[in-house]
Amino acid sequence: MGVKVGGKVERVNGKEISYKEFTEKYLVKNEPVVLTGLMDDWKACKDWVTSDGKPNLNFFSTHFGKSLVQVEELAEQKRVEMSVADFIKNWLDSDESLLYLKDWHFVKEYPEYIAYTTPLFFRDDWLNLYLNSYHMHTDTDTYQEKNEISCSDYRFVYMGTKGTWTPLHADVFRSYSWSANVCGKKQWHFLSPSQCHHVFDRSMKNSVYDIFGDVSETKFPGFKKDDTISINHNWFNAHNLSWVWKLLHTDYKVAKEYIEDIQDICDNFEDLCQRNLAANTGMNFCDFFSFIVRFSFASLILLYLSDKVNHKPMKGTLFSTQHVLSNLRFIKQVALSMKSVEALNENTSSLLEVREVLKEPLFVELCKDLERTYKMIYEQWEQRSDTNGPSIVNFDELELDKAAFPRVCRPEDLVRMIDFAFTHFGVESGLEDCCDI
Ligand SMILES: O=C(O)CCC(=O)C(=O)O
Repeated sequence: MGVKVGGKVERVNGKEISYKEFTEKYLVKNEPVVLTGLMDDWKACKDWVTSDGKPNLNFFSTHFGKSLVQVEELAEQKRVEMSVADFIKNWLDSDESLLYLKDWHFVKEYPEYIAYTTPLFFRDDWLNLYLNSYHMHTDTDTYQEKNEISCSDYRFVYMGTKGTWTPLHADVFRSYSWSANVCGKKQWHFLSPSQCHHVFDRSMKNSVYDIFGDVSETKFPGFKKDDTISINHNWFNAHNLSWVWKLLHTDYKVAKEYIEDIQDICDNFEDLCQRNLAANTGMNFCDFFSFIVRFSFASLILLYLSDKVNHKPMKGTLFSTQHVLSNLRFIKQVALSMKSVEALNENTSSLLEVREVLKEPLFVELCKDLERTYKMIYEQWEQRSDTNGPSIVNFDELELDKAAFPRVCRPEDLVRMIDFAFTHFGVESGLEDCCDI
């Protein structure tokens, strides 16, 4: 049996759907959707597009010409680094070469030039929130700022002449992806997870699917016809965190199997497996564990501070509070499934102490980013005005109870810490209420 091609992607006015609806219908169910009307105020749509709807190439040369970017030469199937000015020159000079500028970390490089605002639906983005403060993997052996996988940010600009394309793939960390065409057209093919085994190898790495076989010009007029600029983000949050863990666990087993021949002669076999995992996948067990622990610390600190500032028992009545509690339930679920993994229980180098984490200069930024994010989502959809107050993130106000913040070495310590908070706040710790956000 071959790949089942078919299905329908809904088209929805982004101004008429609530955050809750979006979450329930698309995020939780992992359904693709086309959202319209969310780019009206984007500077990119004015500055980057000419009056006849084409990419404003001169604007890029003039304003961003010196930036170094990764460009795929599709005919040669290779990536090269060049300046934006050279990329544009090539685009204008050549009818033939198919050059695709990919993965340009535009926001990182031009933080002051606000080309666009991320639509609210995609703001609960743990990946980029975390990367605002931390690197996902910092081992000096494998970490490189420009490494495609272990990169510092997943907010990209893509630019390509007509005919440029990206092969079928599963996204980094199995993250969600949103993509907005600033100008031009793209044809997208989505494959249901149930069909993936037909086209990918067992580690979901290599696709044997010929995208052009299924795309006819008659059926899809316009395909391959337009020069396009797009903005693409990868992101994950509570709803797909378990996929990240599942991927890591699978890739770990593959990495281990690959070098099992040398297990008996290797002093630090486990370290080697983790090093290879980080090099191939962009993070290892320790990175992922540190990520979920820091994220849990930040969430718990927000909850304890908000409880203190509001002088009332927090029963989770506020939307944003519900959201943070729900996040912790999902993290707990992932930590529970990590408990049985031997490598995580042996390795105590991933020990995290809240007092040490509080000293990390950028941890306060993570807390503030989280607070801002949930206030923003909450403010818009609940139309409340009491969220405009100053930030509650002030560590001087924080009295750290030892029982509330134990030393976290293993997944079970994390579970215990989250359970303690749920008991303290008198809320349910199960996943049943999680779809309420
Ligand atoms: O727009 C493209 O060509 C591919 C973008 C992509 O890989 C993604 O959003 O996951």
